[in-house]
Amino acid sequence: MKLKDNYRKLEIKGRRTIVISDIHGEKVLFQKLLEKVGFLEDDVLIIGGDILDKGRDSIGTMKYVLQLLEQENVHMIEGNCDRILTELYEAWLFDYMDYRRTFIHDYLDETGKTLADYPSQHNLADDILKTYGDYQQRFAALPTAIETEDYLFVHAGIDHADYLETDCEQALVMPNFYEQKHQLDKYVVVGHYPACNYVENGLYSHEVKISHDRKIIAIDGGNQVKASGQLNALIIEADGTRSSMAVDDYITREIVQSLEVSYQEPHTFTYPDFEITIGEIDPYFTSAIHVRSQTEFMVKTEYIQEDGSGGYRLKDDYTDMFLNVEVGETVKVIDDSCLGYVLVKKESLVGWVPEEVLGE
Ligand SMILES: [Mn+2]
Repeated sequence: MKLKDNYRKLEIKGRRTIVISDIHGEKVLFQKLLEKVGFLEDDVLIIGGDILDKGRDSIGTMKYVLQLLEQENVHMIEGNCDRILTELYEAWLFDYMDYRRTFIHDYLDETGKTLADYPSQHNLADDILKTYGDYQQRFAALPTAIETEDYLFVHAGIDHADYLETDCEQALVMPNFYEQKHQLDKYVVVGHYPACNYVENGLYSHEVKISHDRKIIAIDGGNQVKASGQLNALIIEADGTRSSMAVDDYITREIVQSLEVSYQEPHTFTYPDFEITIGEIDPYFTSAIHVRSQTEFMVKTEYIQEDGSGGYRLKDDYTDMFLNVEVGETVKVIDDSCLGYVLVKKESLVGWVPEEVLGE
């Protein structure tokens, strides 16, 4: 199927529009974000796909979103993770379940059963569809894209030539769309791929990213995918101006000692380019070279991992940025398990601070 066979036109001019994608089973975070943006019935809400899997409550999120969709002002496009109910018989499913929480885990929790209670995957799939078959129908009816006067909303991306000829499957899964080009004379708003992967100026930021050159807006805050992820909302005001807001549920700490970094040239490396070589190990920060980019940087020593074949790799996405902080500000704690320094997030930007600047 092509995009032209499964997209919807919508007029939003003159109405405030909220766009949220990749909720990934986090109903409570989603509700917290709707409350934070002050979502009202006069507003338009566009849900950019991937409401299911990875998070804690896929079933609750699904029921809540489908209930919201009863309102004339709420719209949703499909995401690749929303297809799980059509993939229940697929051979790869149990392998996927080994490393990601899914809708099926929620179903087993809800029914008090385990995989061992089912003679085969087929029986489990039948059982789930007995309860949730109707929901499968509703997901299947979702458009792949929504086009408005000034925007196209799609989960992952569109073809660079003619967007209407985009294969619907590709529209849900294509990687790195933010770095690609398209021919549309309007902004394309996508989720699917965490915006922090598009590193700009060496910064590790979960903020909504906007390319005015390429007319692309990447809104996925890495919720449930990145260790410091968040759920973002893009807000398009009735007059067309844009802003964003975000929620997460990390612990908040207050800054009790100001710190200004005199000069730094930050670096950020994201999945999957984790290969590094290292100098002599230091208890705090070890000098290293990021192999793919041939960049010298300092790595917090706890983030070095042996790669199993005599070399080394980063254990996760990594930034060597030190954050400027001022007394009275608050930050979110991302990782306080390292010697002497704490990885924190301040207004969507991730970086290190010495532990003594944080209050209790
Ligand atoms: Mn996705």
